[in-house]
Amino acid sequence: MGCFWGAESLYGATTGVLRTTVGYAGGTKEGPTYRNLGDHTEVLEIDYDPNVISFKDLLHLFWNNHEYGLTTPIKRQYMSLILYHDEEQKTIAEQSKIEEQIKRSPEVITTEIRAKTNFYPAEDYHQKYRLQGHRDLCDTLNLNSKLLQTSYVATKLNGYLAGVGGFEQFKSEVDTMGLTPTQKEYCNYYVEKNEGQGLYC
Ligand code: MHO
Repeated sequence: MGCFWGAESLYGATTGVLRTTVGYAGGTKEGPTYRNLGDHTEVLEIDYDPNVISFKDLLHLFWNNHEYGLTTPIKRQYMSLILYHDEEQKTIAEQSKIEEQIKRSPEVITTEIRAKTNFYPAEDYHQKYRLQGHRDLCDTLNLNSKLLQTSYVATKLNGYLAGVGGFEQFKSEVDTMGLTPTQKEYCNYYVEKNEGQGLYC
């Protein structure tokens, strides 16, 4: 979809998404890093509750939020890529691509759909990138390497603080996050201020 920072905020604030991890996948190079990606792509791994949001809804967000659009050829690092985890996802993804292609015709969608292989989590400083921009808040959240990849609260805040999801939705869920009054006040201020700002930087 482009740079994975944007994708992580987009999905993080989406109701039904439980946690996200940015990483590298889709290629063959062993142990890729940001500076040495090889043939991998920046991707987002998403854990979600299928009783709350469907794979199809996740795909709807995918098709409509590409940093460079769907039809511009772009280097492998930022290419449009869906990595499915099972046959059911494969069928749904392929069908949704056909529908999307009809809408965009005569332009041709560059998206590739392939089976998920190795996923390599990205370096800590790429995880929850927009949340980590709030240094003082992060210091109080005690996010270690593991939590940067797995924390529900970090996933949500990384989306809301980037302006995704909106202030109303945030207020309806903030009390489930276990924030201190100071953390909550801080987040209220920035979530309201940043609502609707662009995803990609
Ligand atoms: N626009 C960003 C992209 C970083 S990303 C994780 C930059 O140039 O630093 O690919």
